[in-house]
Amino acid sequence: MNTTALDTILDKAWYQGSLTKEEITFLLSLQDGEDVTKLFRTARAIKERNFGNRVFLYGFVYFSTYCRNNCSFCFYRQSNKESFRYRKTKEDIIQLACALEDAGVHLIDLTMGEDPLFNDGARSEALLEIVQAVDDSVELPIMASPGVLREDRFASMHDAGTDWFACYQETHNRDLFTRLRPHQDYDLRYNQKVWAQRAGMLTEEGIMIGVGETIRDRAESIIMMGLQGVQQVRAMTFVPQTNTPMEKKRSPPFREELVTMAVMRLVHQNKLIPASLDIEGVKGLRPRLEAGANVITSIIPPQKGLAGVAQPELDIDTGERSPTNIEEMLEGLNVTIAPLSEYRGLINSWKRRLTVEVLA
Ligand code: SAM
Ligand code: MD0
Ligand code: SF4
Repeated sequence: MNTTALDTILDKAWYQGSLTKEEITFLLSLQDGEDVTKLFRTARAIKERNFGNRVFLYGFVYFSTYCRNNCSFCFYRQSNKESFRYRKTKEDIIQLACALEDAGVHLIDLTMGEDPLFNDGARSEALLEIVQAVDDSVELPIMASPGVLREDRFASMHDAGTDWFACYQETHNRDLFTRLRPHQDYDLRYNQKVWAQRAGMLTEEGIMIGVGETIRDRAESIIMMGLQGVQQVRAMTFVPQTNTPMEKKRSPPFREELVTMAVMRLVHQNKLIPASLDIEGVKGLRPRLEAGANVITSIIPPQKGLAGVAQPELDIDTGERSPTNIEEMLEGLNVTIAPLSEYRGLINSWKRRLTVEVLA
């Protein structure tokens, strides 16, 4: 059999060689079915070498859909007067977090729009109080996804119990960033991850696929994610939302997200990579796990009035995104749910390393 350029790059990745930007771009450009299958096979093998066939489950609590920003892609942008919004009370949030814990997730992701009522003026402590209250009520690690915070908030976010800080750049192309997130500061958003790490938190970076980025932009982001020292990296396909400036833009084929995810696995072999239920719903799980993802995110309990982000309603009230349904689905997918102790061990080892790196 002839050894192709693709085989050589996949071999290099398998033996943990670091891929050049050209090689990453080459992989991201793969279209041919046979080639893409080979890429996924290698991504899956690398995932299994690092994590076995075990996955982690993240419960998603989008507790306020109010937002002061106007991201062009987002259903919950401030100017969308037709988006139904809600703000959950502290008691509701605690109850939701406890229900997710009982159902067996490994982490609670507390997400909000940039809602001034949780983070500003007289209410500047409200977000911290929510994190603290959830931390007091569940034994699980906590991720916060509150958008942009002031630098002086990070130490208290850590002390209140935040283990992970998620804030996605969406792209590392500054011009595109400005089109996607008008009137938002690229460096301020980038620094969220720097400040979170300094305060002792693990961090997640992410990009969107199909928002006008080039293949080289995607490659650049994958490289930047390494330099940023984050522990979790994601790619999510853009899903058009009604009443937004990007409502007429179509999603690219999901294959592009899967290929990006697989290349992320080759480059970031020991990081966590989510398969989000928020893009294609539950039917998107298998292809994402087969492309190298090892975390299932956006698990949402049904009938609690909670929304997703890219798919505000898909599969939520039918219970298909509920923890029990996900568990049943996994039985057919040849993956098992990792014990909580394994997840804790992993994040504790990263946190110890973070301390050494920040102090160095
Ligand atoms: N408001 C916070 C923020 O912007 O960081 C946290 C929640 S925000 C809604 C979480 C992420 O969802 C965004 O960073 C973006 O990557 C993703 N997202 C939002 N709308 C989307 C869409 N229409 N399609 C795909 N992903 C989307
Ligand atoms: C997800 N909808 O995991 C969620 C969200 C925020 N940290 C995560 C984008 O898909
Ligand atoms: Fe607000 Fe986040 Fe939506 Fe942007 S992506 S409008 S910051 S909720």
